[in-house]
Amino acid sequence: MKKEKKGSGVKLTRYLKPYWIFCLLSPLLMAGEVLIDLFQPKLMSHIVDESISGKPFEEIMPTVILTGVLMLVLVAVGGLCGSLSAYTAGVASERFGDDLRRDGFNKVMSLSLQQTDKFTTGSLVTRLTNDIVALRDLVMTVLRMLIRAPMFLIGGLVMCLTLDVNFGYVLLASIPVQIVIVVIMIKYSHPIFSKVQKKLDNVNSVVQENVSGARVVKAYTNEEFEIERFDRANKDYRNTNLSVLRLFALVMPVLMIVMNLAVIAIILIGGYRAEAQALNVGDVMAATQYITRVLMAIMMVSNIFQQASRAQASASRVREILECEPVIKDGPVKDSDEKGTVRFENVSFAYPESSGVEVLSGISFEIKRGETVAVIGSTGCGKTSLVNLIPRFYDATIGNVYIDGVNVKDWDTEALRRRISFVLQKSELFSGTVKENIMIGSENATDEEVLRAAEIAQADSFVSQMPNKYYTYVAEKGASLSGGQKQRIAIARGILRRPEIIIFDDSTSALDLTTEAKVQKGLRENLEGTTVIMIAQRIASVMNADRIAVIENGALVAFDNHENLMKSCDTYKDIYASQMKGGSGINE
Ligand code: M5T
Ligand code: MG
Repeated sequence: MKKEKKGSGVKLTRYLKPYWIFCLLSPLLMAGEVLIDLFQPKLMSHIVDESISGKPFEEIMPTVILTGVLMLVLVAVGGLCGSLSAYTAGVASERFGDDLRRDGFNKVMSLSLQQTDKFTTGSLVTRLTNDIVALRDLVMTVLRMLIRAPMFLIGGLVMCLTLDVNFGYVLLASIPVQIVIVVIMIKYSHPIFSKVQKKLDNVNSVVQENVSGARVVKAYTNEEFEIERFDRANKDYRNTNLSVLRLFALVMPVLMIVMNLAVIAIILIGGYRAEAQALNVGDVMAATQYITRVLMAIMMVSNIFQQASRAQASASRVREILECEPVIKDGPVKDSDEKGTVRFENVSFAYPESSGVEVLSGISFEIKRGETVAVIGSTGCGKTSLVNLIPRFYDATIGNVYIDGVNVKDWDTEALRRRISFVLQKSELFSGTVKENIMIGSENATDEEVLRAAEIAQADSFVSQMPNKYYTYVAEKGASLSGGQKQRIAIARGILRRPEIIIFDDSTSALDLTTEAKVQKGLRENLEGTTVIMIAQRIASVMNADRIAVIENGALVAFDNHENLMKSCDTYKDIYASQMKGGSGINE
């Protein structure tokens, strides 16, 4: 039964271990319920036989009442067992699902960017929700049915045969038919189930992409296309699901017919035997009940298999997440005496999915503590890729990156990233208040510190104008703010952390030159001792830096201050000239 959960790597059954007591209690209680249930037809037949025995009413009354009361008590006890069994199975399966979801989520959080990209967001969501629900349901079914089905099957068989061995013919004829039907059903439905989850991935992906990209879709009035795309994914999912349902719709009545035919056969044989005085009428009644239970048990088994094959697809999808080893592994180093230094040693880099096309090649440089270094270069030349290597979002393909004198591969990732603030090129805000957004990564900051960081980032000027100031709610992804406002909140977030190294990836691109100049002045005055790495497209944004790295086609072509670059670096001179000509408002 649990075969689908075995295999290499993570065993999902280990998630049941902490709840073993519930996993034990549930089937035991279920066994109690089934035993009582198996006993009921016997008692019933007793009452029937007494009633039609022709004995005087007064004589049969006490037996009938006594048996009736006994039946009632048993029903109550059986019911209690059943409820407790359902409850304990519920506890075990819910907690199993809960733990699995938590571990799955933690794993997703620990994965490297290249890994989450590969899974796709839609698929990760389906795996952590639907797939885990399918597994939880299987646990529930297994705990409740795994004992019920065989007990019904064997108990029913034994009871039936002890009533009259002639009923064996009926069993012999109906059970194999039932089994063959069930096996055929399992064989056909199994491959469909793994398809179902993949189709659901597609539906989720379309929803996810469209919700997060709603503005683009609307701007380009692309709704019709997207709705069609969704319809296709949706229909695909529906049709796959329907093909399973069709199969069941076809098979279930056949199983019912077999069962009813068996009941008729029992009545015929039983009637014949009763007439021959070999059997009581009550026993015939009981026999019909037992054969129903036997055949029901086979249907139950088919149900378990059906759920198991659905869950098998889910299990491997969930395991794929749990077994995924983060590509970026923690090193042992948690601290270093050196602070705020960056060193690249002959670094080349290719994105993992790009089959080796280098976006950075042979880069070496050193940044001292407290230096302000600007990075400039045409779009797509590799600036973001370069700074991505500093907090180890990716690893260099060749060469090494050292932060505070320690190779990033030897750093404990968390300790490394705590030393660095990274203001991303696309400012990411979360739903929550302005204050909460600034405080991401600095949970213990005081109100004054938040205010100070916002002032340096030139965010206070607009935040204090908002109706609820720092408690103003920011919509999902910062949709309620302007591009420049978002950038300034993101900058404030970076500053608040008081990092050793702060990276601004084109983070002032949406600010006008005056505001940008104010931000830069604020940084210079307040972040003394902090190493600043600032990517920018505008010469005006970079010329005041201590040194400027000029990148061209993934190579570092010059690394010096503005004056020297104006004398020696043609690329830099070209950028300068083009921006002067373009009238981008540069005033030295
Ligand atoms: C440099 C490629 C990109 C470009 C080159 C982020 C990313 C980039 N690339 C990938 O193949 N996969 C990725 O995930 O790498 O890109 P960059 O470093 O982002 O360039 P930039 O920051 O200098 O550009 P910009 O436009 O931000 O100024 O060929 O295709
Ligand atoms: Mg970039």
